[in-house]
Amino acid sequence: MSNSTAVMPNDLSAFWMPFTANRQFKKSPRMFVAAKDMHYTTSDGRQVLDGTAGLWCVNAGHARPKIVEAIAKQAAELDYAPAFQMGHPKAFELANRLVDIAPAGLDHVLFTNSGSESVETALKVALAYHRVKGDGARSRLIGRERGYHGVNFGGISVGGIVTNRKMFGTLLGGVDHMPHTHNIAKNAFTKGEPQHGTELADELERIVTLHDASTIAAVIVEPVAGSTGVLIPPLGYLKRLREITKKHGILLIFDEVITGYGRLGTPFGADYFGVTPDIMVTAKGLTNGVIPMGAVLVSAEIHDAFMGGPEHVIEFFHGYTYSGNPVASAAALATLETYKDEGLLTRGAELAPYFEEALHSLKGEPHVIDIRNIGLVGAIELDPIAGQPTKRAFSAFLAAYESGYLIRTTGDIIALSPPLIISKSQIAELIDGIRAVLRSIA
Ligand code: PXG
Repeated sequence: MSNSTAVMPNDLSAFWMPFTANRQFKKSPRMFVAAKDMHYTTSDGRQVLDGTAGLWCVNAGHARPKIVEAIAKQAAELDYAPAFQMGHPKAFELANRLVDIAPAGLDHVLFTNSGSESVETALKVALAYHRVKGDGARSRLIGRERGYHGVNFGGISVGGIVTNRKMFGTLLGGVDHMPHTHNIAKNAFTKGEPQHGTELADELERIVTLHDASTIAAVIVEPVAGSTGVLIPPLGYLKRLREITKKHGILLIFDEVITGYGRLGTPFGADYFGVTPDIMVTAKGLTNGVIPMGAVLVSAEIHDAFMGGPEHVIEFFHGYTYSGNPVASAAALATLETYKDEGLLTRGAELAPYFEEALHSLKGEPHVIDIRNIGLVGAIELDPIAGQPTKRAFSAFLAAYESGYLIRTTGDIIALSPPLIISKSQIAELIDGIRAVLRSIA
């Protein structure tokens, strides 16, 4: 697209953009107008290599034909069906396909429209589960510092990112947090899971001792914390959390919004770490980011606990107008087919060693204080400019965009999570592009 005026709106003021420096953006907008496979096209006609799968969601790459066709066909055939007290075949089919690829033991699916809604759904299932079992005193929720679980009230309450919490009052009561596991002093430049910090899982025991297990409903963690800057769990940490939660009858919720659908080189993070939670929260890659949709998978034990009482009575008072929306379901089914056809749920494992080597070649470049990676996720942590946190990474983001690379930054951390279709030469190109950026910024 060469004529930029044809694709630039003439007034940018009405749209209050999410998680964006609005005034900076509107002074020098960055607009994408098209995308195909690994590349975006900007409004000024440039190609930008997608180093972040959009926002960690376009796992199969952009504008994949099967998904595009499925959406068009479904919209023409059955555009919408009421989500409550009515059904349509594709939502059931999708739930079955998800159970097929999920870790054994996660047998039932609730649909949502986003990661944030999936988190709220999971927390509500956990609370209600204990209650239907007659154990309603279990009402506390435990999250983790630096955790990101979306932006709704439950999610920011269990989440641990101060900027996402501090403006919004007292949040949910009865929430506690485990410490995060990031430790540059001990683990800098680790490839894969760090050696140090497994004992931080035992902090859960301390929290249990403080509140008593009989008051705790669930623990929620991201297997790999994404949004806060790619914090990889220390070796054995998640196994330990599983042991402690099981011992105390506490539900373990994995928020796999980022780690789900092949990001780590396995279908889910649970597979990578060999740890099965009681509830798994997903979204993003479920539909390749094309249509908003999330899915929460739960164990049969949880589901079955709700299935008592008279049959005409609603078992769980929760759901959304668009839960299992037909067009979203069709998009998700076509996405799962694309993943299957191209082996994408495990392709990350083949590429990971190459990605790891390329990424760690940035050690020694200006400002780099840590590099970490797992599957097809990586992070480059930069030394912040004194007194101006986030500025250096934001400069890197802008410089990368100008030179044709989409990266993501959070704090002073560059995060990479390319579509799982990326080629080895595109990995090399992305890393070399970032190398040039690091050498060019202050
Ligand atoms: N849980 C996790 C683990 C996430 O990463 C959500 C929940 C919320 O999903 P929704 O669909 O409501 O946004 C997320 C979302 C980034 C970035 O660059 C990460 C997310 C969203 C946007 C940007 O780090 N994660």
